[in-house]
Amino acid sequence: MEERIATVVMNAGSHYLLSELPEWAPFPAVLRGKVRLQKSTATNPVAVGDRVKFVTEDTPAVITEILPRRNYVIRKSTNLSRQAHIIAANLDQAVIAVSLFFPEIKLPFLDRILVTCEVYKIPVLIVLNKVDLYREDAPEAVAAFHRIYEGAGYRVIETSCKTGEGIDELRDACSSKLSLFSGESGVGKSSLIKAVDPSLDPKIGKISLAHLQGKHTTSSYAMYPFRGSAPKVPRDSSEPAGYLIDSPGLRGFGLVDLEKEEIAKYFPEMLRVADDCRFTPCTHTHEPGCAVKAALEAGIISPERYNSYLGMLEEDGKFRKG
Ligand SMILES: Nc1nc2c(ncn2[C@@H]2O[C@H](COP(=O)(O)OP(=O)(O)O)[C@@H](O)[C@H]2O)c(=O)[nH]1
Ligand SMILES: [Mg+2]
Ligand SMILES: [Zn+2]
Repeated sequence: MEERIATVVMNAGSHYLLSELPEWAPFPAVLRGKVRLQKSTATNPVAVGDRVKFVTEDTPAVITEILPRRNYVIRKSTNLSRQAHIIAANLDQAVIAVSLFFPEIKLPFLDRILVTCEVYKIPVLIVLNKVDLYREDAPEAVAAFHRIYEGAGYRVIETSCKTGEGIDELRDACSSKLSLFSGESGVGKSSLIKAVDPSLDPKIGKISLAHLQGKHTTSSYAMYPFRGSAPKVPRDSSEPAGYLIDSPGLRGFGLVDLEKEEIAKYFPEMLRVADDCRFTPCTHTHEPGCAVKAALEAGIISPERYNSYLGMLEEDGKFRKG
């Protein structure tokens, strides 16, 4: 029987929707038992963004093979857990949405997501959303945020789904790409996706009850094709301007298994100076001649990022043996 290739555009438990991109015509599929057993370390063998081979004797189609992944991101259910859940695969970028207030930002949480992206070599765009709510009242907090994250080497754009500010810039940054939207619940991921293309219908402002009760830990990750703004993409073009993946979870993605001495490599601003440390390996905490601490004292590395690093070092010691 003829095997064809499609992309997984939605994953809800053991059910999948596939589409032969760039054509957008999702159809249901299940996994052939053999494929199911292959990847034993992950709780889910297939994720949104995966390219798969399938056959269609009947409905649903049957996924027969998962093609090699260019990259992926995972979430572990707890720090102790050996089991990893693959969130999405073959990403061009992660759009990490944050809001300084409502809900108040937790920088260590953001830094963990950023570390995970660095580990998986996924380019990051930080979106500072809901600026309509706090930029006027807290301009110094906004400036500090830019200083910390642009200083670390990340691109930060300001957006408001309410005023539309920054949405064109976000749409441009997502064009011709597969982007995973991630970040804490309530920061506006689904709203941003809808702002980029108002014809899309992600669930806004709703946290499913099933999720709160912790039942559907693999609840649906969905990919959305979006239309570009004219005149970049002609109106009659059937090809989407790009693809966006919304994340349903209450959490972002968790920490991967890292050795203590590895963690600093995934803070780009530390990596840039760590070659000049007197000792190798250097934990950048107490060692004499530490270039990271020198950069911290010189204001080149921000105390906030350094604190997140210390937190990760400490947690690493708490949960795992060296
Ligand atoms: N004022 C304001 N509210 C926003 C903005 N973006 C999202 N919201 C609201 O924040 C709440 C959570 O948004 P949602 O998109 O569901 O967040 P998600 O959990 O990250 O997907 C909703 O009530 C949205 O209407 C924004 O830019 N400004
Ligand atoms: Mg949402
Ligand atoms: Zn050092």
